[in-house]
Amino acid sequence: MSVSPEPPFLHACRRLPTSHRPVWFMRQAGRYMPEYRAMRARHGFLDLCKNPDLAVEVTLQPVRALGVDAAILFSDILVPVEGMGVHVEFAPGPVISDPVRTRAQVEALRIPDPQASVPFVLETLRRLRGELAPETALIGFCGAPWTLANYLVEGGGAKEFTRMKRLLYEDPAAGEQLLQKLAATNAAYLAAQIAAGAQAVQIFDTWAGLLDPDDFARWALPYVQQMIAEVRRMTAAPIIYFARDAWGAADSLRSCGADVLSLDWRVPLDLARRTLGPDLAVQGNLDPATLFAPWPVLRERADRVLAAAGNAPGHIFNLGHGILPETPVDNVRRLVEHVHSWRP
Ligand code: 1CP
Repeated sequence: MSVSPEPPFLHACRRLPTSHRPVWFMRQAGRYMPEYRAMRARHGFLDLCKNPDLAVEVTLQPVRALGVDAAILFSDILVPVEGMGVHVEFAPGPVISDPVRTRAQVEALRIPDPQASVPFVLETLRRLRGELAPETALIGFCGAPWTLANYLVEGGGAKEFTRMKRLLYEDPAAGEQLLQKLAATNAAYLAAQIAAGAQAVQIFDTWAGLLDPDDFARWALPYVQQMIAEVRRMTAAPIIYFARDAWGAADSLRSCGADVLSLDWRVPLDLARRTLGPDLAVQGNLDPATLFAPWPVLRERADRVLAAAGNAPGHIFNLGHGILPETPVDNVRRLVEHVHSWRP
């Protein structure tokens, strides 16, 4: 009987040695890829998310084109909030026509059963597990309560997110109930994704950097810790936490309970590993804009990340945030080859 090999990505999450440094990219499916633009010319963004045939295809595009070590479910952090009773459209960023700003609106939010509210996500994951080679990992994801609450209260993206902080000052009980409901919804959502075939999950806290370290410890950390604890009760799948621009809250990050911290480019990985200690793997953290640099510069910057991550197991190469829309695909492909051939 042959034992199917566990993906190197999962070994790295568990801080086990790997034959090569695993690599994938946040937002690896998307507009920089001609294949994605061709799909988007024919289908709306939400159609891609909600139709498993299309979502499977878009998820696999970067795996085929780049040879990355992991596929990430094609969806959006706002997709599961529809089941809470919040209507979301994409144009192309999220637009919420009826933002959540009052206690009554928070109280009306439901904590949905993922089997009923996002069956298309679970079906997409089940099919992907059947399509992917055994050495390619499948990653599920969700938004962190703090980041999602900012979109819900603001009504979409914003230059300055201020309304969620205002809600927390003006009606702390309502703000905290919103964070609580988002944590419960997304913990169940992650557990369902893992049951459907996701082998690891990432929690995206894109707007963690809005908070000073004390507020991070109060309004971001406890809800993420609660989600991680709930998911842990059900599964041993690795959990990755990406708190963008939040290194000032490093003490909180160390205690979040995740297996892997995904870091942006503002913190050198050698400093991060010294600070976080041996029990956390790290992911990251090349500045996405370096993908616009000529190859010798890009290679040198990638080598710096690889060297800073050190030789101990437990590093997954990634960017410090998502791939930018105009990124040249050839540079991304070359970077994957380079990371794979790199040896300490
Ligand atoms: O028109 C289009 O093609 C839509 C563009 C787009 C895409 C490709 C959006 C709208 N979302 C996505 C996919 C997406 N979003 C993925 C796919 C998987 C992958 O390949 O990585 C993931 C993981 C997300 C998660 C997401 N959505 C985050 C967290 C990660 C991050 O990049 O910071 C956030 C903040 C969003 C909100 C969102 N969705 C879309 C946009 C343009 C935005 C940003 C809105 C804003 O703040 O202005």
